[in-house]
Amino acid sequence: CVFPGNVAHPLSIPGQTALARGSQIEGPPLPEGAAKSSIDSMSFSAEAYFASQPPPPTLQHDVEQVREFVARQAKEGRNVVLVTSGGTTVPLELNVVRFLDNFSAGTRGATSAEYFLKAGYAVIFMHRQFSLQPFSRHYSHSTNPFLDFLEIDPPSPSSPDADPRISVTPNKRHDLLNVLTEYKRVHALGTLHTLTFVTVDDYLWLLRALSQELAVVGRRAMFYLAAAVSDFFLPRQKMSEHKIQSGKGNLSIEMDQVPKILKPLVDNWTKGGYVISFKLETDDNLLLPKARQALERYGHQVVIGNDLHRRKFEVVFVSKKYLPGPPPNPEPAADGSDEFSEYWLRINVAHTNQTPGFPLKEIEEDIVAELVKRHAEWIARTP
Ligand code: PAZ
Repeated sequence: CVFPGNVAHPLSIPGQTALARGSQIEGPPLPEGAAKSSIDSMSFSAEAYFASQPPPPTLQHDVEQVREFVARQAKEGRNVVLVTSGGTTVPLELNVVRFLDNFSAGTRGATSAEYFLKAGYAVIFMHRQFSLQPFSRHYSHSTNPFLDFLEIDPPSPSSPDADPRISVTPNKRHDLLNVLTEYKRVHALGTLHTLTFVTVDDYLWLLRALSQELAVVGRRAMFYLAAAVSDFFLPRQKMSEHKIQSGKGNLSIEMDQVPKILKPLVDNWTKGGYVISFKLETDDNLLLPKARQALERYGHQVVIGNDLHRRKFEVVFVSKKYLPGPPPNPEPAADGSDEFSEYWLRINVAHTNQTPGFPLKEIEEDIVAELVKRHAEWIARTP
């Protein structure tokens, strides 16, 4: 988590039981066992979480739209990928002025979504409101503002009073034409559906609901969970109703652990979907152990590990070597020492820093190509 600039106090976040200074609000009581789970005695179980935290008001509407989208894609025989992208927030107050945020610009998700669309997938793009989106990401207001390459044409001498015309600077036309052509193609096909989240609550409710909707396409569904999701949150029952007041010295906040929802997603919510989660670390020594641990715990197909500073040119795919299904399947070592496979994917770092919005090479192109191949193999071999 990182703190937004307007947090007035240093916050200490040792782990549990939020008690932001200020009035604690009355709300539905936490269910019995809310602070227990089989994974970590300090965290909510998924059931306790959903029983005690209210859904976002737009959930029903969002789900109906996704249901329609998925039904159409299923009829047209497409694979469907749910891409999650951007960081979740954790509000500190009910009338929210301050919040904790998770690091992510949404580049990974938005870029990958474009390559999935190119590969013929239908894409549900579930992203943090105002983070990068497919296609428009090339013209981010901070790195490649579109106003900079528009020109006002001089009035024509033959009709000086005509409405002024605007055109694109010649050296930007080629890139824009490519983006616009693909954007129009995708819109005409109707293969991209976008929806937004802001808080970690929005994210969890949406992910559960959408994974249940995607069960309709079974093994043809892919989950590409690239969003940066907070590990800690403040249950509503423990939040301050109003803005936390300054002037009383330091502020200490204890937060509860967010439930580990990959496990129920894999086991119960979606039937047969191919699930990829991302693991971001800043300590190299943790990347592989944490990725393996996630696979062990949740039983999904792939963890893509990335280091914060090298994520644009290096990632590692971690998966179990022995898949369910028919041979060929090599004999596992008796001591389990060869249980995991690691596949490092790297691109030339120099290629990631070219024209703003248009690097020579994007690592997401190779990530998506590898996953599309693995997904097809997995569909073919899963009974
Ligand atoms: O959005 P972005 O391109 O700036 O960053 C992508 C990322 C590092 C958030 C993503 O690749 C990732 O690792 N997501 C999972 C983060 C986590 O471990 O919770």
